[in-house]
Amino acid sequence: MAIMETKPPIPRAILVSVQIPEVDDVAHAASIEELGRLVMTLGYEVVGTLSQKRDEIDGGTVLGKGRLKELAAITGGTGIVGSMAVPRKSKARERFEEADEKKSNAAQIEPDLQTEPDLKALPKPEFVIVDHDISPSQARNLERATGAQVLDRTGVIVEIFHRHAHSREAKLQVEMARLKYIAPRLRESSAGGERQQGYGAGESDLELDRRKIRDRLAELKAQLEDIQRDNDERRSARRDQLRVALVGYTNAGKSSLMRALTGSEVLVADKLFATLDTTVRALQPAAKPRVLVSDTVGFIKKLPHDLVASFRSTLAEALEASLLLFVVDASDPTYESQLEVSRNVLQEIGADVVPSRLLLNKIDHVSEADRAALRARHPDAILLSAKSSEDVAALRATIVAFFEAAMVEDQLVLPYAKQGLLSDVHENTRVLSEDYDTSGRIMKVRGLPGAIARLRRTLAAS
Ligand SMILES: Nc1nc2c(ncn2[C@@H]2O[C@H](COP(=O)(O)OP(=O)(O)OP(=O)(O)O)[C@@H](O)[C@H]2O)c(=O)[nH]1
Ligand SMILES: [Mg+2]
Repeated sequence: MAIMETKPPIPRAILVSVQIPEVDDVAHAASIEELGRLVMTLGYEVVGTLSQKRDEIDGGTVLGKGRLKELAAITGGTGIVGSMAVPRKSKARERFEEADEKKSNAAQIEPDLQTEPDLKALPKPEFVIVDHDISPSQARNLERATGAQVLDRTGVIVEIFHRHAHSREAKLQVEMARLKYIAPRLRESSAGGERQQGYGAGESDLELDRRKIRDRLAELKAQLEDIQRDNDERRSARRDQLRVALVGYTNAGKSSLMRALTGSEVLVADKLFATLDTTVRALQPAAKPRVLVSDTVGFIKKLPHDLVASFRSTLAEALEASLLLFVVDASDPTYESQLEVSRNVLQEIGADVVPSRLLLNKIDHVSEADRAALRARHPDAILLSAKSSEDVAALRATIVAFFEAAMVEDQLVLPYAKQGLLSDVHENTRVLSEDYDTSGRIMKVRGLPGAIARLRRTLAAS
């Protein structure tokens, strides 16, 4: 008997964006494009974009009344929020908003919809995705008016993190960020409306749910602290090692460079947030002493603050590196803003003090003229392609040279009774020559001053 395989239907989404005067057309279009990629990473189909120019994003429903009706016509909703949702506005305010909307309708951009004369003929999207962080009550109002589920940019990012987390630590961190995102929105279940009051001893369902979330958050915090203590120990054992970390915007090519530099099989994907865990591998061909390379989670515009906080420990790897390789997708027209976002996040986690090199990656997709412009604009940057073995070899040489410059030559004496420590010496230094006398094995070594000092203490300890 044949078993029919039915694929689950692909959820459809319509993107909604408001362009405020401070945001120019290029940045606005790039932001929508990125949101579209995020939504596709979630596995949804984007059916179109509805955008509106307004002076500000606030207001009960994000969009103006007319645009909201258009949106509702596409999603199959009523276009009406309902009586209890938005506070009554003064007549003057209403007139002002209507005028504002007329003005904005004259200049709106909506590339997907312009080619779609009959809006109602579009397949009905089940999701409305807003390219801004909206308040729980704005989300509720939009859900009521559109009959669709509403997610904002943060919600999409949290959901992607939720799906991509693999390690126990990443899973716990994401669950924590997700609960923090969900808690204030609990009231706005997709069924809509208030939950029934009067549960238990004067506690509503909602309060009960919120209490459960608080308890779970406390539990998660304790579990994470345990894991982080273990990680701290492991990290401090690697303290003296030569460490580089790949950091930067999501999809810039960090994992591709990690693969190329270390010969490891880390995941490379044309997806946003493919990597959520930090992996550490040794540089290949091996340097002496060995150099460890870390691949890290990518950054994104408007990265929710809770996620930045929860990934601080994942990024602690990066903080402890002696050198940050700051990767940027130079073929992206908005690379400058990616650069700025990444710099801000690094600053927020305190990594801006670590020495860094700017890597302008995907140069194979950049014209000769644009390359010259990049060189002029970022004279200290390394232009490269993760796909070019020559470029990767040159990058490896740059990394090795960086550490060579920091290393010193010194002498260590390994007493005959302590030959067991020989591998420790070899792991942390390059042994240049060896000699023997009555005190033990006399080694001329080259390594980081900190590593040599630690080895000397270990060798001297009885
Ligand atoms: N043409 C070209 N494509 C590249 C280059 N480097 C990476 N890519 C592609 O860019 C996409 C993203 O690469 P990843 O290495 O996964 O990017 P990442 O920075 O690790 O991304 P996240 O883990 O999502 O933060 C993949 O499709 C890669 O094949 C490059 O130098 N040239
Ligand atoms: Mg990656």
